[in-house]
Amino acid sequence: MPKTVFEPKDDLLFITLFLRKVIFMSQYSDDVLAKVIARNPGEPEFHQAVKEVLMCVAPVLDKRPELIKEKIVERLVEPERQVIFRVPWVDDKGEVQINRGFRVQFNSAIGPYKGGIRLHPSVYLGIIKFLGFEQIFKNALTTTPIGGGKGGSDFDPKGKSDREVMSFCQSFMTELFRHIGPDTDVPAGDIGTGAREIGYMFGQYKRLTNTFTGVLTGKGLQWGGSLARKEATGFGLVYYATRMLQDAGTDWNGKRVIVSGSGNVAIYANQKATSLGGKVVAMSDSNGYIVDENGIDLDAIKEIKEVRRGRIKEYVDVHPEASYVEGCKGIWTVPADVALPCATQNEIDEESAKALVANGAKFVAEGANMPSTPEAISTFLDAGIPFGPAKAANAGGVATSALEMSQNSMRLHWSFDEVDSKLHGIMNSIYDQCTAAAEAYGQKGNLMAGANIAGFVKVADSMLAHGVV
Ligand code: NDP
Ligand code: 2IT
Repeated sequence: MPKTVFEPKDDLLFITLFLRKVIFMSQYSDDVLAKVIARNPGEPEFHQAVKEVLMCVAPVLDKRPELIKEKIVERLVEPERQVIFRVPWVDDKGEVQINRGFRVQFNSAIGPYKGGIRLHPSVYLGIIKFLGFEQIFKNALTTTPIGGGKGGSDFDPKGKSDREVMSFCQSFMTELFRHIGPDTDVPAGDIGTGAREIGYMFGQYKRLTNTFTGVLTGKGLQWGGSLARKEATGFGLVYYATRMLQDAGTDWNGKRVIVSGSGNVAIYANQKATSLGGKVVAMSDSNGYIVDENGIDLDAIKEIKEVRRGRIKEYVDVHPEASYVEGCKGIWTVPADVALPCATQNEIDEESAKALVANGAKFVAEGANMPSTPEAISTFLDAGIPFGPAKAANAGGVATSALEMSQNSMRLHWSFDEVDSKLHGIMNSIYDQCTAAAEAYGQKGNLMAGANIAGFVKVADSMLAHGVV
């Protein structure tokens, strides 16, 4: 007669084997992480990003020992190439200024390095490495053929004249140009890098190389840019979050939404969520946040932020019924159904996450890169709140950058609707990959596990196919 239950003796054996496996796996991940910390000291954001991936892909490594034997994870955490360079420029007073430039070309297993350039005084190697590492798996999820990279500088564009920004961008590109190319590495925007900065960088690349190629994305519409790239990250975030809402049997109608930040991602997340029936009640910048119970007037935000490069507190000058609070952390205490963090890393800590949960938040989807600390993520998961992780939920920007690259290669220009509908299809596919991978590895409903697993498997398989390189 076939056995249908374990004998106590088999049970013990099973438990022993299982425990040995679990202990081995966690030992393996701990060892890899310990090495990463030792080899990359003083880079907590990079350690944090690696830890999340290691934790999530443990079940894959468990099923596929060849990935351990071929040291795929150890290879993945080591960037293929890192460039650090001096960026000298002259300010409006005629004084020489020196900044530090970075480009980390992390992984090219599935395509040319691709990822933005961050210009912010907080930038150092650890920030660029965390962003570049995240970008590998995000780009894999997009279904487009792009590898992972990131760059930036500790230059602060805030308060600088256009001429100063141009001077910096030209100097930055005077070194960067030799490391990039349309089939090698294609940078784009990120914090502090928008259309103006991409324009100055593109101009200098064109002059230095005497080529007009799709070497940057986020370009102006008259010179190779793609329609809908500006909107893509925010729109994509809302398309992804829409699937989260749908799976919970609901939609945006009447939902109160918090969107942190008021930059590129935040503005277009607000626009799409509002157009689908949501009410965005709070937005922020690095100085403070506004609350408008009538729903934020996005035209006013665009005028302040996109046209005048002003501060969010100016919103109350045109909307005195709204309130402004100094300091940005308090935005997470505003009661809302949906939280869309769209500013920067680690902006939601455990205390903020608990405040969100206590005030009835039902969904969190990340527009910024790594905006929730590990403790905040645990708070959401423990509360059973659907959590859309950055590397999936904000992948619409880079996906549309890849569509811009396609248009450049074909010397074609697609309509807004064509790009937007491709973006929508890509976000749906990313959501499906996340749910399928989570389920396949016994973590049904955990979109963070699903995103990391699906992105990792694609890159790992490509690395295996290429041999030890
Ligand atoms: P922007 O520079 O356009 O806007 C950034 C916004 O976040 C601003 O409102 C800024 O306020 C605020 N902010 C930046 N740093 C801090 C900080 N340290 N503390 C508090 N607020 C801060 O950048 P993006 O909108 O492009 O980027 C926002 C996030 O989205 C980043 O995490 C970026 O990596 C991520 N992202 C961007 C994509 C894109 O296509 N642009 C794609 C995918 C992800 P202030 O003006 O006061 O500095
Ligand atoms: O974090 C990101 O995905 C971006 N800043 C966009 C990168 C890109 O190449 O469009």
